[in-house]
Amino acid sequence: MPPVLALLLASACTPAESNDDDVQPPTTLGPLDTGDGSTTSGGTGPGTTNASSSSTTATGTTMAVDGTVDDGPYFDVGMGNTTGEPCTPVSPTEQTCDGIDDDCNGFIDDIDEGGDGICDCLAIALVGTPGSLAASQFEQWLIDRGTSAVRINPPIVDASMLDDYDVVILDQLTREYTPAEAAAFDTWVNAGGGLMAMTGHTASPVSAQQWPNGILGPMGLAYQGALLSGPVTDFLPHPTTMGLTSVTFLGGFEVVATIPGQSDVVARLPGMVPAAQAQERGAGKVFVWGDEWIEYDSEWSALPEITQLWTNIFDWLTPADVCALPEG
Ligand SMILES: [Ca+2]
Ligand SMILES: [Ca+2]
Ligand SMILES: [Ca+2]
Repeated sequence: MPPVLALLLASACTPAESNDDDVQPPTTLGPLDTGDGSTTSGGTGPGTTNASSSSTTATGTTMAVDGTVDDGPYFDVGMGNTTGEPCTPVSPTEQTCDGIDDDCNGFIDDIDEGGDGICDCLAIALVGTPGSLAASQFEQWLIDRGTSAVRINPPIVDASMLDDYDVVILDQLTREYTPAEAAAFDTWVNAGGGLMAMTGHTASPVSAQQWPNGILGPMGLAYQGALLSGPVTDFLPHPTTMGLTSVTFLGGFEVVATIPGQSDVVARLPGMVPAAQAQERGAGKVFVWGDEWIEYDSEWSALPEITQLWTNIFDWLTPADVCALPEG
C-alpha cells in the first residue's frame, strides 16, 4: 500500500490535518490527489465512488464524505452536510426514505426507482375532497409515482400533523380553518414545508375562496373575483413553469398578492390576470394555482404538460437538498 494511502486510511473520520503535501485542505471542488494517481473514498465506503456525474448540488455547496478525502468532483473534505454534521456514507446508493443522505451525495432521500421525475420519498397530503369530478384518481397516480400520498380531512391542523408531510396540497376544503391552524401552516412552511393550493371546484366564494384564503392570508396570497377560464398560455420564467406552453384552466380564480413583494406571478390568463403565484418563505415554499382541473384524470393521464407541471411543482416545493433528482 502506498504510504500516502495508508496514512489517509488510518486517519479516516478525522479532520483533514495531514501534513502530507499531496493532500490539500478542503478549499476546491476537484478530487484530491492521493499521490498514487487515484482518488479514494477514505476507507469507509465500499470502494466505489459515489459521486455521480450529475450530482451537482442545487446550492452549489460541497459535501463531506468522510472528513478526510474527497471522492468525487462535487465533494470535498472536511465540510459538513446541511445539518452541519459530517456525512458518513452507509450505502453506495440512496436506499431508504429516512431523512438521511445514505450515500453522502448531498441529497437526502433522492430515490426515483421509476425514473418518472417525482421523488419516491415525498410524503404528500391532499387536504379536502377531489372536487366536482369524484372519480379522480389523482392520489393513486401520485402513489404510482412512488410517493406516499394520502387524502386527509384533519379535524385539527397543528405542528405534529403537518410534520408528517413534505408537501401539503389544499384541495376542495370541507371547512374553514382557524387562525391558529393557519399559523401552524405558516410555521410549517417557514420550517421547510411545501404548500400548494388549488381551488375552483365551485363558484362559492365561501368554500372556494374564503376558506383557502384563511390559510393563505398570513402568506400574503388570496383567490379573488369571478370564475375565469383559460387555458393558461402565458408562463413567466420560473422552475414551476419549465417546458409549459398551455395548461387547462376551467372555472378558476385570479390569484392575487395581498402582501406586496413576497410572491412572484408565474402564470397568467389572458388580460395579464395572475393564474398562479409562487413564494419562497423561510426555508419553505408556497405555490398557489387558481384552478383544480390539473388534478383530474382527464388531464394528467392524457396531457404531457400537466404531468410536466406537477413534476415541476413537486421538484420546486421540496427543499433543494431533499429528494432532488438528476435533471432530465
Ligand atoms: Ca443521497
Ligand atoms: Ca436516506
Ligand atoms: Ca418516482
